[in-house]
Amino acid sequence: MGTHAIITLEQFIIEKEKNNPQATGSLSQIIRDLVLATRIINREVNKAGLVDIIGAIGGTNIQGEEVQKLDVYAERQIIDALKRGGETFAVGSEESDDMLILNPEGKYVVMIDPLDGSSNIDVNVSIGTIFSVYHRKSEDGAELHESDYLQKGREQVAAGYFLYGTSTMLVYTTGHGVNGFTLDPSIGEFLLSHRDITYPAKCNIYSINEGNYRKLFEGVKQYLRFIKTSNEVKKPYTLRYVGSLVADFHRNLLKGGIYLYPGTTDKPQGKLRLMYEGNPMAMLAEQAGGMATNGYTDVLDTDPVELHQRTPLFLGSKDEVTMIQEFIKVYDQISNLVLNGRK
Ligand code: AHM
Ligand code: MG
Repeated sequence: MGTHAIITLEQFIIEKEKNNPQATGSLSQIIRDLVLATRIINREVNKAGLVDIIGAIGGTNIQGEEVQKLDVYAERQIIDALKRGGETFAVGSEESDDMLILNPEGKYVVMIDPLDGSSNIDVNVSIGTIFSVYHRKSEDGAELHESDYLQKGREQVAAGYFLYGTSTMLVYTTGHGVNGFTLDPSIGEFLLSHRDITYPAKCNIYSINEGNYRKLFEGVKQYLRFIKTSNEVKKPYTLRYVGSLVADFHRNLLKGGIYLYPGTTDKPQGKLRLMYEGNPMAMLAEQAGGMATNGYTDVLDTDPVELHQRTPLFLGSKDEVTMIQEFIKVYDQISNLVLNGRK
């Protein structure tokens, strides 16, 4: 038996509040709301493989009731929990076109990707829920204004994810480091399992859908060629790609790695969404001593112009992210020189 004291998420939240005299408890309430919702989502995710027996998702179940698609179900659970909690003014979701007002007096705006890695649901591979929290900018009781939800990632007051993996985990930050909690199913509590997570000094893993290789821009291609073929790289990198951002990010955070979803020639802004995926993961990366870039600037400094906008994303260990940024810069310069030479 280990001798470490067990700390529940609830105890951890109370302890943090005690250390911060300005805390009103309203941000903690949002974390509690999300935990409540995701415990329900977790239960359904665990049953996803049983759909053939108890009814197909998106169809009707054995009792003749409509069975919602899991991502829609997850979104509903989170929105309901945030509404009941009362602290959230408005919520934006990857699954919904527009912002939804929950409580006109609420102080916070919450962004969610209710179930990320949706292509992995049917094949029993890890998926996740991503969230981020901002202060509202408008006065209490005022109407929703663009400045409430089109905020830079830098303005986030909290961000995190739930990972539905071999264990269910919550990893989050409120701007004072990153902590990880693992759900103990036997008591139904999240227990502090990873205190003050930081990236290991060494980065040895890269995660990218390399099948897109021919559609990548030159800087990223050259980076990939470098890490795979250069003699300067003493120990070969390991390629790991699950196709769920949460799972790929989580592994790289604990083991030291970089996650790449670059722009491609047909989709220059890539696939991932700035508000629901890029910003929260960027805040976590930075809080863990890592970094996130779109190839040119820090993801957290991007001025959003649209709720659902996409961003190229390179995120993980700081030195590695800096290196890829250098590759992109150099090969942009070379192609500009070539273009100018042709003029
Ligand atoms: P989703 O929001 O539809 O689930 O898509 C996001 C997911 C990420 O979790 C993952 O990293 C990426 O898409 C994988 O994309 P691809 O299949 O193009 O490699
Ligand atoms: Mg997603």
